Amino acid sequence: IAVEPEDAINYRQGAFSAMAWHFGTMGAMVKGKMDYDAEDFSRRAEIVAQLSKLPMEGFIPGSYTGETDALPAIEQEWDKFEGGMNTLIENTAVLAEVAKSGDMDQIKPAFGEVGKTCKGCHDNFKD
Ligand code: ASC
Repeated sequence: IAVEPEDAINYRQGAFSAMAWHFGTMGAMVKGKMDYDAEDFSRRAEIVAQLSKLPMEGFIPGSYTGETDALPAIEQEWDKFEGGMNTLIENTAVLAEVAKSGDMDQIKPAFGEVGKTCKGCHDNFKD
């Protein structure tokens, strides 16, 4: 299937936006800005873990100009980028697993690792 760069950009931005939606609410719970609801947190953590598998296929040739913050460095350092995306998949899976415990002492560091992974890629690959 031939994919237009514009569609790939919209696709991956949609996946990242949905991730940020859920991760943001989880963050509010972790930081105590919202009451912690273990079941709701766990549900969102599962969604984030599944969503983390989606964006990668949207990073196609020709999709680093136009309506995107994704930098051409992604193509130049592809292995590093792919490694970061895989780390995101792994760390969100850990968070989803740990979330089942309902133990904030375990959830907090797992949440922090995911946040660091987000930021790591943004620092290198996002305008
Ligand atoms: C979020 C969000 C991100 C990450 C990042 C973590 O909630 O939208 O992109 O956390 O800011 O450092």
